[in-house]
Amino acid sequence: MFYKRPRRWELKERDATPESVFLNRRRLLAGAAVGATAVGTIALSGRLGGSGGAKLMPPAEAAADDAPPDLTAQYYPFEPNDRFVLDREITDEAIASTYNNFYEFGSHKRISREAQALQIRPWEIKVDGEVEQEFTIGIDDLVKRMPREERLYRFRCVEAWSMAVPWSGFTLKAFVDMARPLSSAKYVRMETFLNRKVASGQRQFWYPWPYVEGLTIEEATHDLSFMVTGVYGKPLAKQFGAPLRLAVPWKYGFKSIKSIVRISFTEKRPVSFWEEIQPAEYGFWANVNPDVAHPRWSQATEQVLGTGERVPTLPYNGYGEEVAHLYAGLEGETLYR
Ligand SMILES: Nc1nc2c(c(=O)[nH]1)N[C@H]1C(S)=C(S)[C@@H](COP(=O)(O)O)O[C@H]1N2
Ligand SMILES: [Mo]
Repeated sequence: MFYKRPRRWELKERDATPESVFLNRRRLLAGAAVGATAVGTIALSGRLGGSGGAKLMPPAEAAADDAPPDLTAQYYPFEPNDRFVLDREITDEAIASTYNNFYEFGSHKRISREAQALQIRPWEIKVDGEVEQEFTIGIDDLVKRMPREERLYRFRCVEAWSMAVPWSGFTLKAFVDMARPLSSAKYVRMETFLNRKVASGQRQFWYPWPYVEGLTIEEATHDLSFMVTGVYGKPLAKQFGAPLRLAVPWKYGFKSIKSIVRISFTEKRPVSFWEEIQPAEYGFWANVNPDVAHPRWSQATEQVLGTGERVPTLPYNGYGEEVAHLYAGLEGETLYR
């Protein structure tokens, strides 16, 4: 049975706050803050006797509140791509957004509150390595330029839980095409932000920050590799890895790196965060396979978040028809962890 599209989450959201109203309110607030600062500056400079006024800076809190608005909000919800249908219910938004892995904010599932400290505007992504020309692009500019769509994907964490989510974004292939890699580019390496002030987990020095992940160029340009900017019909909540994360649905969840700031094209295979920490348990390929157990638990079944159900795990998380050919001839590699 295929998922029928009630899209209740969108209706709820739109009724509560139409994005245009939200944006206008943000602009109003930004305008008011600037006005107040200007008035304060004038008054103070008057007291200081004129010329000192120009040096006065707004307080730090005001600067944080003045973070530029999300100029992509107007594009949501993205057009659903009806090729992607699921055999199960979409995971409840309240559950998916309060049960997260994001070690930058703690090594447990309840990081959603702490993650709100992450500032996601301005946000730039640096593109470097084996490309015709290195460049940096802002997230709003990127989302504007990319072919936007919504896809329903399964998601399988290596810890044997799973969910089904409506991701908004664009194919990684579209991004790679824009980046114009050289023929020497064999891998795509991605990196998460590094900010120890905001992310308490990054003060734990025994982890090899920043978080790094990678794909072969063949995997990265496969149609299923998806750059995610939103979920549940609106921009990503911070705990999901805003403003830009990856979704590679046939691999264990740790490959789907969050809050990306750098994308490099490389000749050498990158070493990922978890591979660096524990290579016996987590490797480069990490393709979902129910027949290959994790050293400490079985991968045969998975707990479906929000349902209380445990169901069989599928090879390549159900995407084998599309992706198995990518691994022909690689049988000697450790493909399944
Ligand atoms: N930067 C970063 N990306 C990350 C992680 C992380 O800790 N840091 N955890 C990974 C793991 S193990 C999983 S299961 C998913 C969780 O995504 P979700 O919280 O959106 O469900 O993010 C992946 N991406
Ligand atoms: Mo995971």
